[in-house]
Amino acid sequence: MKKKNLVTCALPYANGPIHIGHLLEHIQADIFVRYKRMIGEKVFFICADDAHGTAIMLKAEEKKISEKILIKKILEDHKKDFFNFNIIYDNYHSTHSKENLFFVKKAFYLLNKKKLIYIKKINQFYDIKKKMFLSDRYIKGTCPNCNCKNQYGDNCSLCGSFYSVMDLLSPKSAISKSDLVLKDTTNIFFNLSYFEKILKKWIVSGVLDNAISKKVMEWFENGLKHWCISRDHPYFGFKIPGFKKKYFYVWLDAPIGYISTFKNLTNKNSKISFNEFWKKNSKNKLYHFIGKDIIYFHSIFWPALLDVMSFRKPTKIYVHGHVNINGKKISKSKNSVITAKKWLKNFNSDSLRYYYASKISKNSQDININAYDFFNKINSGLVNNVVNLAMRNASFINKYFDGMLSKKIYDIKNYKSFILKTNKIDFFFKNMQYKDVINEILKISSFANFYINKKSPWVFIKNVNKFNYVQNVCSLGINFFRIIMIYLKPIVPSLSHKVEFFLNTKLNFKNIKRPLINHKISNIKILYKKIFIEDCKKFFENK
Ligand code: NOT
Ligand code: ZN
Repeated sequence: MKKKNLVTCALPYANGPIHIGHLLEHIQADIFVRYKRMIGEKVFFICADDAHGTAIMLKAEEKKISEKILIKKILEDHKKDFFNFNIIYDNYHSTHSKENLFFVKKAFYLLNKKKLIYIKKINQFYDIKKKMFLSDRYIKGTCPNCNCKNQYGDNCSLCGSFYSVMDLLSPKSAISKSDLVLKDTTNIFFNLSYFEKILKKWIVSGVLDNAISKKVMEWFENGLKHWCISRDHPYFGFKIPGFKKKYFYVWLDAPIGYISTFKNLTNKNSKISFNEFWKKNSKNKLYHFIGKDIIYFHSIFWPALLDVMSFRKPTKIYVHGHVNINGKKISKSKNSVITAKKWLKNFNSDSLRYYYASKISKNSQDININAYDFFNKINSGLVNNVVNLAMRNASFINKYFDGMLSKKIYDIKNYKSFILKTNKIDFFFKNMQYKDVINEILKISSFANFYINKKSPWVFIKNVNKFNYVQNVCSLGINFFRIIMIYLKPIVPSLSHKVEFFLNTKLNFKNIKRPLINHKISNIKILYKKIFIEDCKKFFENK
């Protein structure tokens, strides 16, 4: 039976454009999905916009439009950006949807019924000017530890200490800059400690990489803090039934967005079964791709919520690091954000996909990008090593043999050695070691180029008696190239598409063993244009 998978990326907030930080994750997941499909597995790939919360409310206010109009515009924009990078979702939905409201209400009903939530009076900072309660990230003040000014409500970026917002000195609203008062309010809390045992067992079951599960286990040391799932008016989100002016916290309805986006897909296509994927003991796989900053939500809140709702838990959570440019964090205030659109104005989508793939490994360390590295990876790797292998051989086949490849494989032993790499490549793709996929490809491509150099078809083409030899050698070169492109296909879809047209065949694993013999290829056109270092330098500088 075909293996069935559901793959998700974290839901981007609907308050700004897609940038290359998002794209690392979506490209990583898209490659995983494309690979699985190529080897014959069934995959549903879904995502949605995370459309609720204070940040979105403030953004709409800034733009002087309603939240609903803002999230609608941004949704269309996000969808287009992903599509333009060949990240193709089976469904891209929104958390501001009727399906999501349905499941959020269901979760709340069950939390109530199972007595897992309670109401508590708390004292919280209130911005009188804006007439709203503020969460820690909207409060700034002086660090109680090092006296550094302008620090966030819960941690200091200078000395790195964590503290309670109540200890912050001269706290001010980061929104209105005004002083704050403490005010009473009631909030709803989710009793997470109930799940400690279940979660601890689940966390070490292989769903997370070892290093990460170790870190998550540390969070249990002082017991899990109960989680506040409500927010006061004004807020953009779903209203809590039975409460006046209270909303569900965005982080409650965001993960439920995974469920509701899939539900929405099944509404559009009745052949897909919702239960088959979400029922408690589903055999189908569920993979989440996330950044390291949201591990807590996915390894604690999310499985606890799934437990409450009697749904299955994720099979695996792949965690990636952040993207740094020239060794520095990407920062909005320093204007170093590179949007998806800006990338495409300067380079093509495959170049970022290939570049990221060459850096993605199992661990969740940050990824650093810069002009020289990018330039080298594209020009020496993809263009001079891989694509050039096709160009140099095809030029002979097109010019002297009317595009016909030889009737047999000239060197079976070496041809087979290329195919034998399939197992290694498979292991690397499945273990998120795309970096190793690329390294392996570059190794065999270098070998192929070296091989052609040694056989020097350009020397023999002048000799009529050696015509066959030249056809044989160049046809083998093309066949080497074909195998390499099968391995590369999940990473560079646009280039692969052109190559399929040029080779006159679909690139897939099913018939990788069957070489192209006595087969006509098309006239070769430029498959991939070189990039220039000046352009790369200009693009990445001052970031
Ligand atoms: N919008 C969030 C972010 O950090 C991600 C939400 C992912 C969905 O960009 N949730 N869960 N769990
Ligand atoms: Zn400090």
